[in-house]
Amino acid sequence: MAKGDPGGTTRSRRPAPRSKKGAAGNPELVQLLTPDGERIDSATGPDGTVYRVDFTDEEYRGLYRDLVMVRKLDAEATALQRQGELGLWASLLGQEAAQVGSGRALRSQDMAFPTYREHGVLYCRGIDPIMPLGLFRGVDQGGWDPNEFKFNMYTIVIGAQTLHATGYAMGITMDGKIGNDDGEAAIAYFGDGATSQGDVNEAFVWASVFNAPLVFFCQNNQYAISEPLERQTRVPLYQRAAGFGFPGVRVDGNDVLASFAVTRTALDNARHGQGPSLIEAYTYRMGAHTTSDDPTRYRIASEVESWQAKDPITRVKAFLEKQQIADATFFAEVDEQARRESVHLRERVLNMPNPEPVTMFDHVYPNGSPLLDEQRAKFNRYMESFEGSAH
Ligand SMILES: Cc1ncc(C[n+]2csc(CCOP(=O)(O)OP(=O)(O)O)c2C)c(N)n1
Ligand SMILES: [Mg+2]
Repeated sequence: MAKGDPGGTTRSRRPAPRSKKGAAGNPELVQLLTPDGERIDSATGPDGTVYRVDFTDEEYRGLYRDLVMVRKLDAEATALQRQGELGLWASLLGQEAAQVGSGRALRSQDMAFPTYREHGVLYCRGIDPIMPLGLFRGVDQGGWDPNEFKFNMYTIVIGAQTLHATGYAMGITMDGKIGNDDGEAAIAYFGDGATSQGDVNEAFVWASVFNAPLVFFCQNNQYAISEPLERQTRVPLYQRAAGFGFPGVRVDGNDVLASFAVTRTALDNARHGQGPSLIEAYTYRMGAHTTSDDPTRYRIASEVESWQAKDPITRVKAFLEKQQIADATFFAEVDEQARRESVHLRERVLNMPNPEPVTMFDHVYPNGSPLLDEQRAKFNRYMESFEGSAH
């Protein structure tokens, strides 16, 4: 999708589709595009907020391109791990719409705090997709500059980034950078399992009482490794927000349009001083937790099949076809671009140089530290002890 801040307005360009409160059979879910590719003009959230988007045809095609690119690059990374070129990979398969929708809803000044699975958001922030692969190949510690791209480092400690995001968002307020359209906001990504962590609940409390400009974006993909959602909660996750004193909404996380609309509204509310909110993106992890996991041990095939029918990309394609926004030439061109970029990604991964072991001490702190200098010197002496030996 083109750079900039698209799609937040209400220009009506196509025959008015229907409006509804929630999605069919699930009044709790904000949905703007059904699994069959039918557009819903607007949907009303639990607090009465009306959500809608109106993109230009080019913007719709851009969202489709993003979804296809992100899925293809992710599949390539999984293949690279399978061939021994990465140590590990956490696939986003099935969660593309939640990530592209929310990622594209960020305005350029907004700061994102990801987990280890946010490859789609990373892509939307304009970061080279090679960057996380260096981390998972073990040749660097994550190569991007969080300040340049407004995208923090991947965080593997479950839920920890919600506290970092809360502190950052409190800082935005202290710096006086809220209260108008140019105001800043932060967004913290985390999973359904993370909601059971102390860190996340503490972040909810702090963000709430300090009215921090922060959006908590929970991708409920139904599992925390092998633990199903019912082991995390007895109430829908978005309803937890009420107990902390801020709004919560559940969105169809396989619907890129609704994910965009809900995130854009929440971020804009935050930047205007209305405080935090929780978005529960209801989605499904189609693949394994990571390449170290075997999901056939804990879930049944029919469950996976039922979610295949809700595929986030198929429904956008159906919509584009039905509305004649895109034709076969466009779809072929997107596929070809995805193929080319994934080949390019593969070539670059295979050519990543192995770093000198001592470089692991670089970039730990911006200005180093005496303790680190001591450790580096000790490590150098250790490495030198091998010189001239058979090892
Ligand atoms: C503090 C902490 N505890 C345990 C783990 C091991 N661990 C890695 S991923 C994961 C499950 C996370 O599930 P969820 O929050 O739903 O995110 P998902 O992986 O499904 O996106 C766990 C327990 C960890 N990384 N950090
Ligand atoms: Mg999960």
